[in-house]
Amino acid sequence: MPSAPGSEPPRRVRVVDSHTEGEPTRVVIDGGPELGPGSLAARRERLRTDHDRFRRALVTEPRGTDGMVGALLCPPDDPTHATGIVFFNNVGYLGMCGHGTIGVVTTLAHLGRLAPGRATVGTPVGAVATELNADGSVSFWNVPSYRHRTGIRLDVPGYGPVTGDVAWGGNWFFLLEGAPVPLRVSSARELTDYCRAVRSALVRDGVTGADRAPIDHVELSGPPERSENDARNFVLCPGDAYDRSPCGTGTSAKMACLVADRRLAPGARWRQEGILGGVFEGSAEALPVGIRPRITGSAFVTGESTLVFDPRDPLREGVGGT
Ligand code: PYC
Repeated sequence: MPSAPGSEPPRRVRVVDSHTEGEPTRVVIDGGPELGPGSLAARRERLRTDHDRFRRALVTEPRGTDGMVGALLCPPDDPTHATGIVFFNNVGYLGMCGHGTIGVVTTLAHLGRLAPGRATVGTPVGAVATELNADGSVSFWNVPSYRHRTGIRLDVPGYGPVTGDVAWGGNWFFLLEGAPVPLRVSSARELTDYCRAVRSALVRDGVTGADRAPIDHVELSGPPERSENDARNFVLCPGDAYDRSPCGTGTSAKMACLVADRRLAPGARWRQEGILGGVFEGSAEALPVGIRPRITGSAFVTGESTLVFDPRDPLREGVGGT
């Protein structure tokens, strides 16, 4: 099996697993690589160039799953922060991760490392204030989020013309209203194929985020199934796994578009239903450019384990993903 660049995964890694509205987060507690000093963006690059095999081994099969997001805790780059976090998945690295932030805070509380109340965490794309609420739910105030382009028309082979927006919510999103099939988990295969075709059309037409950043998430919106919610979404992540949760960065990007269109007033409640029916409750504070999203959701710890990487195991570096 050809190996990805970087040092061998360590022999044993201690992790805590959780899910946030169905979307898994694996927090590395012990045995992860040392990323040294510098900004979290610089440390994410060090993880990418020097330890990419660790990332893949940790979240892909047989120890992980395609939909899993890993969170490597690092010493913060600001002494007032509780921790630094680098998020990664089956194919690479994320800027921010909303469901993962809820998972990390829940995990730190589970370990007795965080008490109810406020704590700020650092990510490669900025600081994120969090609050562990008395009922165990977690709120976070995401990085500033904004709509970058609107009314982008794409001709999607096999589907025809579509029009959508490009927005930043800690990752880059292309957002579309509507879908060829209902937003139900039983249609996940068709929805995935459609989002992949949209993403290919974005690449073909050179549509990017700011500074030519690739748009690696596609978000579809439709009516909610439950009347107390405002909308339902389906989000395809970079490695072609779909987000089981309502996607924290996707909900941020969506609220940025709604505020820009005056369809959501600053401070008003937005209940975002995910593809499994789980909900993130959000609101937006207006900023000179874009919004500061506040999102609340819940995570549950599902396991505490030590992953073992036997040097004789031909699959110790994982399979699937890249
Ligand atoms: O919740 O922001 C999120 C997220 C991004 C990718 C998977 N989940």
